[in-house]
Amino acid sequence: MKQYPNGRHVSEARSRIEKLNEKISEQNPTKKQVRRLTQDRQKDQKRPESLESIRDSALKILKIAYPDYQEITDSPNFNKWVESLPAVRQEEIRTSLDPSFAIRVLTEYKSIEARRVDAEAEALRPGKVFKDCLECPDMVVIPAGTFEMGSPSSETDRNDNEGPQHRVTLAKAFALAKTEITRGQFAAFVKDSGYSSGNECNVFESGKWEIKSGKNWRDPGYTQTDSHPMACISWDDAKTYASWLAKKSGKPYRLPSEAEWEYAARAGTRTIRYWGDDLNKACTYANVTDQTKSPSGLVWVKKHECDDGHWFSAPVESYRSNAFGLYDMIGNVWEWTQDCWNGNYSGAPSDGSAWTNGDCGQRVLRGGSWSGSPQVTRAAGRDRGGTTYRSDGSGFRLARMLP
Ligand SMILES: [Ca+2]
Ligand SMILES: [Ca+2]
Repeated sequence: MKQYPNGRHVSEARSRIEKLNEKISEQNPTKKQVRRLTQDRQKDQKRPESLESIRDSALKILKIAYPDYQEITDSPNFNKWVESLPAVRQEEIRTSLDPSFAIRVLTEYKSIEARRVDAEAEALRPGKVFKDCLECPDMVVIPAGTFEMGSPSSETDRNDNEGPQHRVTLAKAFALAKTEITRGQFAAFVKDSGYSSGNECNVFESGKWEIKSGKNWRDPGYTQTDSHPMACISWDDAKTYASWLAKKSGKPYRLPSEAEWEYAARAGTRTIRYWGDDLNKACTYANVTDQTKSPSGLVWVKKHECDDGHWFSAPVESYRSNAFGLYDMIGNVWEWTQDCWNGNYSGAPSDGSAWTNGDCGQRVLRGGSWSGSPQVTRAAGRDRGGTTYRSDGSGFRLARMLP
């Protein structure tokens, strides 16, 4: 009646409820009596005014007042809610013959269910940031959607491995870390697990790339704080970290697929970079090769003509985010993805899942780093590395599915 206050059956329903209430009130059955009457009814099916017939009449009236009464009370969510109540209340709900009581129960349930649906929608609201545990990264809800993965053949600095462009649909919202995993977050993992991520890394410390021993995530050859992104981290290290965090939090943390990564980096844009096609805007959004000089006075040969203030990596979130609220998707450190390396997109998955065929000894890196020239700092830019390869410009961020 609340739902259809002006419905043509309302006055009839109201009068029948009143009469029925009087009838039930006259009988005033206690729970014990209800049970006994039910047993009696089973013995004597011819009983003229059986509980079953009262229940049927009540149900008919309820169905007039609430056309969706049966549908709701048969639903798994309603039954789950009833089962969550104290046993006495459950029995009351299941045995009551009072339509007004049933309506009160239904009203209470509808309000609780509406709150639950709202909370579920809020948990999946695009852009919502959440954190599953103390050690966990801030995660951003990325909406479901479709995009063109890869670059068109007309794109400046394009590599053939970015084609063919193909449509990818991510059917469900998912979560991606707001920033690259930081040194502080990785340190918590190492402290808890005793994990060793080796003592050798490809570093630019001396002004040229060289694999040096004694270099690792604690010392990648440049100064870091706990807010700097992890570097000198292999794909194997990143996977081990993700497994540890999944266990710690009870949530399914993992590396993003390459498709998820590019979809999230583009954030609805189709331009070369998520801030547009203008190279000189790079320094507002990313730490890339720029006019900044190295500590020893070196300058980048292939660079963006702006000043981002950092030669090596910068603390995460130092620049503007993309439209999804993600930071440093381009630049700062390269990010490992789940996918095996494939030299082009022929046969690539179209559902956003990771590509688990191909050269699985090498995995895909995305986004470029602080040493990224304009050629690689593009949403479609790709690179690869062996699963044990560590570089002072390679880190990662994590993804996880949502319920
Ligand atoms: Ca820079
Ligand atoms: Ca990055």
